[in-house]
Amino acid sequence: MSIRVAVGQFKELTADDISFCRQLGVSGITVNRPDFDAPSWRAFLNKHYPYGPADFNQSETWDFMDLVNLRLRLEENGLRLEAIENVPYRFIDQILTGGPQQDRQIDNYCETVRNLGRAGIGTLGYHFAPNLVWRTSTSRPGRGGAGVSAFDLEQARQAPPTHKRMIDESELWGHYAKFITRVLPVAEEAGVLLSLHPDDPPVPTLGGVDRIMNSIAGYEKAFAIGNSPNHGMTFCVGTWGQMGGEIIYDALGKFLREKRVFYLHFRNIDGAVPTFSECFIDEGDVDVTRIVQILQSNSYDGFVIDDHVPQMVHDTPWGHRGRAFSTGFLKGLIRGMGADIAYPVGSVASSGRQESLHPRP
Ligand SMILES: [Mn+2]
Repeated sequence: MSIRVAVGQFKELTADDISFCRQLGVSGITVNRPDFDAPSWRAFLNKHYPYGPADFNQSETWDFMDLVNLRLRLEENGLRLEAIENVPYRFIDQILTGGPQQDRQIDNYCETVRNLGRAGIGTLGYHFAPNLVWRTSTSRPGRGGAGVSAFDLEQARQAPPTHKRMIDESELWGHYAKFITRVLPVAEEAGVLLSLHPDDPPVPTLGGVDRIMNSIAGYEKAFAIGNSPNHGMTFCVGTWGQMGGEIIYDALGKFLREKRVFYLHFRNIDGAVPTFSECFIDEGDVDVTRIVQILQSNSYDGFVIDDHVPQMVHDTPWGHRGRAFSTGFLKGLIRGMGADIAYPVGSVASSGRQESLHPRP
């Protein structure tokens, strides 16, 4: 068994970020919700618009050249682009809630999936939560005063509606079925894996909008509607942990056996719904050793990333210090349990066992 440890959730990238990842000795990175039209991405990708892009900041697809440039830029530094998670919200707002442009957005999403496949990027993370991730505090003091986020359901229930109308479970499943049945055949043809993240927090409803990907049953339904080997999940240890009890261990074993786990978000959590706070990976209620044991006993052969991390002293908004701690912990945990760690191509440790940078599903 070989588990790759990668670093997660870059919203933008600099040359220093790439050096940081190389210093950590990770296999690669994931990028989260990149807007390749934004100035920071234009600078990173060396994009030039001599006459100005006609639809600047309004595109609803990712361009093939941006994707291939991003992948090559990372690979020339010995890092894989393990996955891209989430398209910008403006690509999918009407897919999620059924606006008049829903069909057009689905067509554009299919185009993005085709471009990902052509660019050699094999995994696209997605979610189906119209009002996204909720926390009632983003700066609660955690261990040693580190900044962590927290959630309290009673408080969250007092929030005003996020949409102009209520959106219930049955309506959401209708939108979901329309989306996934049209996108999955395209993903199969393009050789792209679609990886579904659970609704965080996993509660039935927030802000007048129901949440459907918050349980084993929700995922079973999603995979019954979208039944394809190219359809699986981002197993978010934090979010499953927030469901409390043994659910996380049962779900991980079950979905590994069913070949639905494409990669893991690996963090810990203190508490569970109705109240929880995030924490460092070496504290909290999830038994992270048991998680790795379940991966081992199911011969998991893929990557894990850090996910959200506490804000440490002198940290950056992205959390370089917090992420260095989580990543080092994960590498030690996995190696200490006897699993092989796959090193990035080109590093000293990888010599003699290089592997393809272009795994296809
Ligand atoms: Mn997550």
